[in-house]
Parts: sequence; C-alpha cells; structure tokens
Amino acid sequence: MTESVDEETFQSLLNVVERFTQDELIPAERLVEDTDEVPDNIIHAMRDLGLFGLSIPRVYGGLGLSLSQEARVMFELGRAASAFRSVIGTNVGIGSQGLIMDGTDAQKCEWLPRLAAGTAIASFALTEPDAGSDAASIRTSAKRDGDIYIISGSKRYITNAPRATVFTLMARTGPPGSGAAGISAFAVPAGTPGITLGAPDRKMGQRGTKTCDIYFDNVRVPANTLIGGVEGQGFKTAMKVLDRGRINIAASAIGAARRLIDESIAYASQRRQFNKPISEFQLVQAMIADSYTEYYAGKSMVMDAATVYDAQGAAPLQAASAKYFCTEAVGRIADRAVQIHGGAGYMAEYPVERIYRDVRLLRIYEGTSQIQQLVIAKRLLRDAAERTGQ
Ligand code: COS
Repeated sequence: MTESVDEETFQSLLNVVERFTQDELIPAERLVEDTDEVPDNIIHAMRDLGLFGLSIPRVYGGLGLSLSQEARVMFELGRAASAFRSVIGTNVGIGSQGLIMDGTDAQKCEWLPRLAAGTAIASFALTEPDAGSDAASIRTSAKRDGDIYIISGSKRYITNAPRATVFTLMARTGPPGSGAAGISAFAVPAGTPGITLGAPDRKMGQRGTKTCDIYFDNVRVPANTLIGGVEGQGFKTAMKVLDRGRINIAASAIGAARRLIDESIAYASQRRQFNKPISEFQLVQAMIADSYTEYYAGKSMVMDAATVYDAQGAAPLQAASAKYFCTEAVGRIADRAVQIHGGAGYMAEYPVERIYRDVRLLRIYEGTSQIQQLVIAKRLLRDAAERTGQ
C-alpha cells in the first residue's frame, strides 16, 4: 500500500486546489500564453499550497498523497493550461520518483525535502537526440574513475531543464551496446561544471512550459550520486517512474477533457444560429455526448489504474492503457470542442484553440501511443504464455 492522507484532510486540499485553479490559474492563462512564462506569484502560491510535494512522503516534508489522490488533484489542475502543471510536474512525478523508489536514504534526505518545498526542481533526463522510444539505446556515458563518475553526452527535450536544480539522469555505465542492463541512474546537481543548456525549445503549444537540451562535457560527479548505489538498475528505475507518470498524464488529460466539455457547453448554450442556441441542435448534442462519454470512461480508467497502483505498488498494464486511451480521447474531445465553436474555435481568443494545441503533446511524451500499445500487447502476450507454459 502506498501512503495516503485521510479523506477529510484530502477533501479540504482538493477544495483549495479547485478554487486555486478557478480563481488564480484559469484567469492567468492568457498572460502565460502571451509571455511564455508562469508568473512568479503563482509559483509562490503553488509552493505555499504544498503542490510541489504532493507525492513526496510526509517524512521528507511532502503531502504524502496516494496516487489515487494525486490523480484527483490532477483532474482539477488539468483544467487549467498545461504550463501550471508542468511547474510542479517533475517534482511530483518523473523528476523525484526515481529517488523515492530507488534512492539511498542519504540521497532521499539530500533532495526530497527541498523538492517537496519547491525550493529545488528535479528534471528527468532520459531522452537523447538518437534515443526516444528506444530508451535502452541511450549513449550518454558515465565512466567510473575512483570515487567519481565522468559523464559525457547530451539529452533532448528535457522538461524543466531550464529550471532544474537536479537532474535524474540516465547514463550508460556499461559498454556501448550493453542495452538496458548497462544503464544507471544518477542524481546530478544541475550546477555541476561541464553542464550546459541548449536554447529554449520553440513548441507547437504548452507555452510557459520549459524544455531544452542538456549537454554534459566530462562532468565529474561523486560516486554517491549513483541512485541506489548500484550500477545497471537505471533502465528499470526509468521504466517504473514512467509507469507511474503515465497515470498522472492520463489524469491531466482528463482534467483538460473536462475543461473542453465545459467550454463547449458554455459556448453552445449562448451561440445562436437559426434563431436558437446551437446547443438545441442534436448534431451538436451528439458531439457533447461523445466527449462526455469518453471523458467518463477515461476518468474511470485513471481511478482504477491508480487504485491498482496504490494496492500493488505497480500497474504497468493499467497505466499504459489509461495513458493510451485518455490522451487519444482528449485529442478527439479537443477536436470536437473546436468544431462546436465553429470559426471561433480557430481563434486564439477562445481557450479551446490553445487547449487543442496543448493536449497534442500528451500523446507523445512519457511514451507515445504506439509505445503504450506495445507495452499493453507485450504484457498480455507474456502473461498468456506464462499461463500456458509456452
Ligand atoms: N518496470 C520495471 N522493469 C521493467 C519495466 C517496467 N515497466 N519495463 C521493462 N523493464 C525491465 C525488463 O524486465 C527488463 O529487465 P530484465 O532484462 O532483467 O528482464 C529490462 O527492463 C528491459 O526490458 P525490455 O527488454 O522490455 O525493454 P525494451 O528495450 O524492449 O523497451 C519499451 C521497452 C519500448 C517499453 C521502453 O523502451 C519504453 O518505455 N520506451 C519509451 C520511453 C519513453 O517513454 N520515453 C519518454 C521519455 S520521458 S518524457
């Protein structure tokens, strides 16, 4: 069983997050879109609310939510622009979880209290220019030299790299071509000499999120930065982190889906054509109904996947299925929302235009839809083979 907070305390937190999303985040969306920055006062408010530490155990100063509770928070935060979630996203998910799952006590004590407080930012560095879906082919190397490692290579499209205090870095400690077994995970302080950042990425959407390349040029780090102190475990750490992260992404997709449906209903109710609100036309109603049905199916999947995760500490099949379904569904829901808005839906003054672009990334990062399909099929086929002894 994962840690959780009692339902009453959790409900108060959820109410606060709901009000914060409605009163602070949604009104700031236009500013984020125009400036490509999340305002400092919002980042401070997120710290004060404890949002950076949602998933970090209480013993390290976090809120210690279960994944089911974290998902319910994401349903709310996901209603607002992706940039807000991204500020806390790597501390809650892929940046911190490698340390939480596999770090030594000393590594947890060093990083988790600051990550929970939001005074340090963790960023997950796996993807490389030539290693995306094929994560086991990474080439960034970490060579042991006495009591240090020397790291060389580069990472690509790394979320929150420009804000990072520490990188959860996957690098090859085994020989070239050693595959998954030759990969180790490190907690590398971002200020270490030899680390430089690329120019900020210019993206289709998700303005206000910060991504860029990272270059490691003979970066010397103490051997105690090796997560868990054991070489060759980094690929498994990364996969476990991604399994969990995929449920969080699916929950965010559901938050965005809810927002798109709400925007569609509001617009359809006030927009009049043929002398009546377009919400009275059955073809518009059909689009709203299809979107709600997919939203509801996806939300149920997220809650089930998170419940399995909380009970068993892993839910790779459910996580991949929920991520696959919810992120594809929100793409369809965004498309219908634009359609319901007609010409207005193509205009930047309506939120659905931005959300349509923002949610496109959900089908790609933390494993494309096609990778989720592979994970799902591989697990089912392997389980079947084990049952039949083939
Ligand atoms: N949890 C724990 N261990 C896992 C695991 C998981 N979910 N998935 C794989 N492993 C282990 C395997 O058990 C295997 O260990 P053993 O050799 O000891 O049995 C090892 O890792 C290698 O597994 P496998 O051979 O299945 O790895 P593949 O190279 O075939 O890769 C995929 C599998 C494609 C699923 C993986 O590379 C992947 O998820 N790619 C997408 C990466 C991604 O999401 N990138 C986004 C970057 S972050 S924004």
